[in-house]
Amino acid sequence: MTDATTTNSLNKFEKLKAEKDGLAVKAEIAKFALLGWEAMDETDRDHRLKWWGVFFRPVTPGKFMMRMRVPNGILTSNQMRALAAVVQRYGDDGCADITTRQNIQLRGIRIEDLPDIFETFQAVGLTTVQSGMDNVRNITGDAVAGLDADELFDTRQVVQEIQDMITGSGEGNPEFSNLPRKFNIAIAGGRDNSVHAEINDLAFVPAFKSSAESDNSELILGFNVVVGGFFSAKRCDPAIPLNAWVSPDDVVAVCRAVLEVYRDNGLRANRQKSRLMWLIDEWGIEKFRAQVEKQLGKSLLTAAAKDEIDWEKRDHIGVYKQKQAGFNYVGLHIPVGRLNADEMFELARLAEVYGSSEIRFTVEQNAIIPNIDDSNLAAFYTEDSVKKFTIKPESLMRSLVSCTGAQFCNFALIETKNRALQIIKELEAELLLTHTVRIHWTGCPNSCGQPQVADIGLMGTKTRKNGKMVEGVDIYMGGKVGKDAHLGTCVTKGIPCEDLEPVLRELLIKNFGAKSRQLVISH
Ligand code: SRM
Ligand code: SF4
Repeated sequence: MTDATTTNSLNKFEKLKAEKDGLAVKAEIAKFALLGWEAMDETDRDHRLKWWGVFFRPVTPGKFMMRMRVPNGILTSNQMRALAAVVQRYGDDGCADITTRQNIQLRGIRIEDLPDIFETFQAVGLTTVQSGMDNVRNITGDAVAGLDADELFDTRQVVQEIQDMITGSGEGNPEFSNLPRKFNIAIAGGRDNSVHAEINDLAFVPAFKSSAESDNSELILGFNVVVGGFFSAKRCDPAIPLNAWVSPDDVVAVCRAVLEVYRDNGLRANRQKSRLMWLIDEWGIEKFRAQVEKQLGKSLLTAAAKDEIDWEKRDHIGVYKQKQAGFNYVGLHIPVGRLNADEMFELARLAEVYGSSEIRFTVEQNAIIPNIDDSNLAAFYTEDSVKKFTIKPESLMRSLVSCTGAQFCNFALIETKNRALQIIKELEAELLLTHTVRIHWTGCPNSCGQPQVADIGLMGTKTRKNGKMVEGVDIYMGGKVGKDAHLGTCVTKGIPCEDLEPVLRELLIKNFGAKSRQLVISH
């Protein structure tokens, strides 16, 4: 326990963590349910509940958001149905969002229902633990792990093992519940960097180590490690190489060692400078690497000369053959990741009737139903929900990603999801494109919608029009995903949202080969 003098000099968040670990509120949830959200201690309500994935929403007071953990983005239909049933209780207030970390969040949650909801989650093997505040976020893995004939490594098991290590198998683990700040981990298993390794604090990228370097006569598959990637309002940086190659058997131990080094040495005074990259800046990468080795208790091998990311990124929308002969995975397009209860039940049903009762999420906020037998595909296509969550979306809609925005997020400077859908529909009515253009919306500089990875990224801001403050965007361009991934940069600032559609139209025509439908038709 921190003594009183030290506690006084801490910033607000370090102070609240020192006073009571966020995990401790689990024991008080029944009490909170009886008290109601208005009578609760505000620090417990607004902050500590996030250690159990429960987010007070100042925009909709009394209607909380719950952030799950979905390791590798994989759910069973039974789990999806349990989530749908929670959302269904809240009628028009209830909905869910697939997130940019292959995860799902539920909305409309009432505090009085939490004991019951947690019981339901426990019964179906779901957890929300340590999904917010100074914890490790949902761990992403390859969306088609175990299905893709070209995969190098099936990420599913190791992602689950890392989650179990960090969260005490979903029960909550005080060893990792007081990091200096949030922390993102990703494991790539294919050749297309489907997890956006470069924007994670710690990521593992497939790489072969040659025999000479590994004292073995064959090439061995393992991972090159990159560290420190992050976005924040103050600074955005891609991850940098740790100059380490680790075998799959060592991935969990390396995650533990990196987290321990970060936990014990990460900068805590200023929360704007607490992400891992700031510590790496202060120490230099060699010292950071040496500390990780010390914590690990053994030397790390140097990185393999090259990694195996040599494909363009796939979005998995559509129908694809699996490595299991006669089976297919189908990527369904879920516009900006938003689902209502009926749609969630429907996804669960589709997965049961046509697949193997499994549903997956992608970092593009879409869903995949794997293991559909060839002989079931024709019937699958006739389902109304497959027509709705189409496998052939229009090219702009196909790659549209959006963060939560002003509807539910109090950091938001603009409305995002609904506006993004509206503008894309208008653009698609006017333009023809032969390929997709990845447009990402984010409601504020926190960058949850990752505008820096997009072909066109739109970041919410306030701007002036005719002497008045209005909702606007800064435009980012040049983000590259997959092989040779790099971040885009801001090219234009402060476009009022009401003037955005023609600006985007011009950009799409000039930079992405879009043609006006009218001109094409009249020719
Ligand atoms: Fe985020 C804070 C939503 C992915 C960077 N993010 C928030 C909060 C919790 C703020 C709040 O309390 O309202 C948002 C909740 C709004 C709501 O009601 O949904 C929020 N972030 C999201 C999600 C839901 C966006 C989405 O629509 O998909 C994503 C949830 C992921 C998950 O399942 O855990 C989400 N957030 C991201 C990402 C993208 C990623 O991880 O690839 C980033 C940038 C990458 C990174 O973190 O380095 C991101 N979120 C932030 C930040 C800036 C962090 C920083 O170091 O400053 C904040 C603000 C903070 O933590 O203080 C933030
Ligand atoms: Fe909220 Fe800003 Fe994140 Fe969007 S980018 S979810 S507005 S914090």
